[in-house]
Amino acid sequence: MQAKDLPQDTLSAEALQEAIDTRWLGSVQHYFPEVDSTNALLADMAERGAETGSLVITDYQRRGKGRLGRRWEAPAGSSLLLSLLFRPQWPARRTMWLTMIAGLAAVDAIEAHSGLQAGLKWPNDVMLSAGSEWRKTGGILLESSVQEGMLQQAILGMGLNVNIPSQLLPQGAGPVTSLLAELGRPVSRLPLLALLLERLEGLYEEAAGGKSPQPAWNERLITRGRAVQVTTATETLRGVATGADEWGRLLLRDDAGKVHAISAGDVTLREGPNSPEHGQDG
Ligand code: BT5
Repeated sequence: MQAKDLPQDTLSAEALQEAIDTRWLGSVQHYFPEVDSTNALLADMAERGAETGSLVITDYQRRGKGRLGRRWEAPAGSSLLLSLLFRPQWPARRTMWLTMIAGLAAVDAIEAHSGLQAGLKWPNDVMLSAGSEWRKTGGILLESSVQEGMLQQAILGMGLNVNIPSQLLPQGAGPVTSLLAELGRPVSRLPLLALLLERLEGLYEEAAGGKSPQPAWNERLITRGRAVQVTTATETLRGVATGADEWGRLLLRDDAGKVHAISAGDVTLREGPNSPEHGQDG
């Protein structure tokens, strides 16, 4: 079955307006059947004064962006592909809090909507448990601007693989999946989106009030306490991921016992079915 054949799954301005029940986050919606990138489009709209909380959502991205110039691929009509505009005025070192609350909202919404078990992989991956291994089902891309030490604007992009059939799943560095592939049936996107926005609005307000998302996020990190390899722009480190600090940096105790706080990089599990030793790069 094609996702677009599900009547309740059709995205349109009217259907979105009806499904979304938040107070401000996503209450202004801009739906496009196709765009280059929702993040790029919302950045343009922000420059022209788009309202804080604006949502840009599409059925297909021609040039979906991942981190570091990577691509985000998803067949038309199969996924949630969206961006949200924030103007936080938070101290810049809290920037990662936005990625953290987005991840928390995504795992909560997925679990409530599908019954599947979800988790987070530092720094920005949304994962689904598939028996003995974790598979990537979503990614978060935060693009922010800072002035005088304050976070002025942030565009929070999210891609969630909802109804991508197994044979159309894009290639990832590690195992990739979708809600459909794990459940064996399609899932309607609109109620999932509504849950996601509702949860994220609440988490944002808590964070804006100074409540750190770190304890909840640490609970959800699938790498916590696991042997990992971390590749940063300058080096590759091996050790045990002991958790993340207040600012979302990964804490890695290396094999010599030294603790590193890492702000950006890619993590590979060294043990278990997702490890390179088992032929996969998670
Ligand atoms: C991410 O980057 O995971 C962030 C992805 C954010 C995408 C959203 S969609 C809406 C919004 N608008 C945009 O233009 N982007 C955001 P990163 O950690 O760099 O992972 C990218 C890598 O994931 C790619 O190089 C592939 O290996 C893999 N990948 C690509 N498409 C995927 C998919 N649909 N599911 C799982 N993995 C994928």
